[in-house]
Formats: sequence, C-alpha cells, structure tokens
Amino acid sequence: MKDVMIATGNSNKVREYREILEPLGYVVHDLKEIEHLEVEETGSTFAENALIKAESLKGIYDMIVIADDSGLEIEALDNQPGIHSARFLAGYDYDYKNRTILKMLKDEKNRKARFVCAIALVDEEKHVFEGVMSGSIAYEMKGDNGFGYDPIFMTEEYGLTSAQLSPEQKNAISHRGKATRLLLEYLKGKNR
Ligand code: ITT
Repeated sequence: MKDVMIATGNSNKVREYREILEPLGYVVHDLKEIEHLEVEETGSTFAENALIKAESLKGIYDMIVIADDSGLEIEALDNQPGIHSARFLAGYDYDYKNRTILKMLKDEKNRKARFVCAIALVDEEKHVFEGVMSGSIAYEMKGDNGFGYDPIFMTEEYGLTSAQLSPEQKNAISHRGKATRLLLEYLKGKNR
C-alpha cells in the first residue's frame, strides 16, 4: 500500500482525489478541516504555486505529496485574477466577485477566458500535470452547480456556463479533469 498526502485546505479537492486514488490502491491522507493551507503562494505561475504547496509538506510527511493550484484567466483583464483567483476581492462572496467581473467587462468585446489547473506530485521525483478549459465570460450569471467563477464561465463545448453542467459533464472538459487524467496515467504507468 502506498500513502499519499493531499496538500490542500479544500475538502472538495480531497474528495475528488480520494475518488481517483483509492481505486488504484493508494491510502489517501489529508490535512483535515483547516480552512486554508498556511503556505505563502509566492510563485508566478500555477505550476510554481502547486509545487510550493506540495513541497511545503514533503519535508513533514514521508510519503507522496500532491497539491494543485488553479484559477481563471481573463484575457481583457491582463489574465487576471489568474493565480490570485482565490484571493481576488478577499472577504466577499462569489456572487459579489462574479457581479464585479461582469461590471468590469461591461463594454468589453473580448470575452475570452480560460480556467487553468496545475497538479504537482512530489515523490523522489517531481512532476506537474496541467489542464486548461477555454471559454468566455458570459454576459450574465447562470446556473447553480459547481462553485467559484462557474456561473460566469461560458464553455465552448456546451454553450452553457460551467455552473449549468452536471459534475460529469464539467469533469469531462474541465481544467481539473484534464490535469487529473494526466496524473492518473502517470500513476498507472508507475504501478504497472
Ligand atoms: P488550496 O490552495 O488549499 O488547495 P483553494 O481553494 O485556495 O485551496 P486554489 O488556490 O487552487 O484553491 O484557488 C482556486 C480558485 O480559483 C478558487 O478559489 C476558485 O475561485 C477558482 N476556481 C478554480 N477552479 C474552478 C472551477 O472549476 N470553477 C470555478 N472556480 C474555480
């Protein structure tokens, strides 16, 4: 049995990783209910920040450590909020954050946006797996599924916001789904 630590304070992420890793025979450990992983994300890319989170725990836990970093890049806003997605308008809820973005883009024709996810795995070796979901910023909020910026993100594949998709539909095209499938391929190769 191989032990894996998931370095995140986000319980949704822990659940998703459990679903993927336990069927492969991994014993999944997490940091329990801490609100936020107390690591300064000082990197300038998603990949750097995912590695910073994973490496911060590698010294403490003698097992494989996995962490990820993700966010929304909006072309007309210089790719912001980007790596600052979790901290953008800190203290406000996502209803307010999403309304604010819609206002910022009120007269903007270029609505191009993308979600990015980088998953870092630190063992004897280090690996980063990246996934991207391309789309655009909608003109109004729609849908109740998902979380975060999903209600304003119009997907290319469905012509619906990612908050209007079922979890399975979103997972099939999402940044996190794509990065996770790359991680899975790597782990399957290792276990062969
Ligand atoms: P940890 O750092 O502890 O893992 P976190 O929730 O802070 O947990 P991130 O630093 O990766 O996670 O922040 C990602 C932010 O990007 C998140 O707060 C959302 O606002 C946004 N985001 C990422 N993926 C998203 C998705 O699939 N749908 C909507 N918003 C998303």
